[in-house]
Amino acid sequence: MLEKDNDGNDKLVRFGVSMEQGLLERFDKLTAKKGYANRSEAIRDLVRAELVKHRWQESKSTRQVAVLAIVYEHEHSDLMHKLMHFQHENENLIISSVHIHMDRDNCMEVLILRGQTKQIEQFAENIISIKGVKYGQLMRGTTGKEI
Ligand code: NI
Repeated sequence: MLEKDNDGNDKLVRFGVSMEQGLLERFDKLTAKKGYANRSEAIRDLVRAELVKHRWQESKSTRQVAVLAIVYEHEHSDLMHKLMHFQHENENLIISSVHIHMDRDNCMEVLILRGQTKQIEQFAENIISIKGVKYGQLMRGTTGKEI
């Protein structure tokens, strides 16, 4: 049974972690640079990110929301055609999209997705693997429950 504090939040538990000195120094430098007030919150965020990722892998049929951002060269052969083809084929997954012309050659597209986690993962993989898509990242959504 998890213990709760007076506000009903999970009780904070202290634990010891062994780590190579150099690794810890690099981690502390990074977290300070990122603006974390302390090591604990930085570690909690790493743990939460892993839990969200794992939850997505475990529950393939749960409905979730996600954001897919991609960068591509719009004049790359039949890239635009393929991108549109995949998006129209999965119109039920895409809630909204934003297209940004980054410079003369490059575009960024942000797709807001809602659907089964498995479908979202598959869709993201299909889009990111299209030749000419230089970069893509899927931000997996969570309601924050149990993280
Ligand atoms: Ni563009």
